[in-house]
Amino acid sequence: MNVPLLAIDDREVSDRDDFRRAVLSGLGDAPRAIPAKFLYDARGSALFDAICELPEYYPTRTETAILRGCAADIARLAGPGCALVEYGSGSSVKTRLLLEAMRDLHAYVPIDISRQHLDATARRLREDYPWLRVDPVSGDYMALDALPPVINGARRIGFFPGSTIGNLTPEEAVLFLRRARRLLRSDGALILGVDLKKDPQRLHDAYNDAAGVTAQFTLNLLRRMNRELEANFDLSAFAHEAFYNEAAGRIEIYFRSLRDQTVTVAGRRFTFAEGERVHTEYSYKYDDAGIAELARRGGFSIAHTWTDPARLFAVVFLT
Ligand code: AVJ
Repeated sequence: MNVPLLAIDDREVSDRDDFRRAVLSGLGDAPRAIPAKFLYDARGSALFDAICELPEYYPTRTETAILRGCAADIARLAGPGCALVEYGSGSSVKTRLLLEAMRDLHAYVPIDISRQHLDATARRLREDYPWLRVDPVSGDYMALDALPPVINGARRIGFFPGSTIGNLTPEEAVLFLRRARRLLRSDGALILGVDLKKDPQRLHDAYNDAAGVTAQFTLNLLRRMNRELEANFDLSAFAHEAFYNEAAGRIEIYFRSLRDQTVTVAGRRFTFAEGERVHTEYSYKYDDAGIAELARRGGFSIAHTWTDPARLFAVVFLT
């Protein structure tokens, strides 16, 4: 580690500042909302990993199975000597499926907001794939506008798996795609994982698991506010709420106050009426037409789509 200790402290302080600002502004808004990215502290990330193992949560295992089947096709569509640019830290088995199919990769460039995640991922990947050049970039991929010069000359293939794009509203998703297109350049491509519209009950169950892990994931945000922002949320006085809004084509997730109460966060008092909700996540679901429209508005066209036999999930190759 050649990062001075002071720099780590500075980063933690500024992360906490971002969190405090976002929470105070989000709880001050009507309706109240806190951006989904703050769900992923260390405990939140571990809980999300546990969600991916739940029987009700089909996206991760379905997408992984699709990628297992299409990785060779993807490698062929990408062509030789390209740079694989992953939006997210790339610690998953999905990344490895692509890396193993794209054996003559010029470089692998994971982008993540968390330095720690990136360093850990880079270390493991260099160990397991000694021939691979790993060039991590730390930053917010919604804002990023340059990649390491070492990949200049290589075709840039973006990878945005997990239906993470579903956290964005369609308008934000289009903005993301336009930025990605600029970052990946006109000869680049983007491999996108998208969760598909399906039986509402199946969608509902995926976000209301019997073991209550998704509820823990949502309520972990309260725990994080208690720890990092000196808040005093009583976790037993709030509940996870998730439902499919069919008209809007999205899962909506909130935490809901179970009684009238007042909570202090970073020195400010907020009152919650019984039944009042704070929005934490959207998870948009798309159909073929929706994906095509997203791609078109984002400046891409669909070169290929792969799905599972039950059409739960899609992987698209956009150029
Ligand atoms: C990581 C955004 C893809 O929307 O399915 C899962 C997050 N939240 N269960 C999703 C999530 C609750 C997940 N994404």
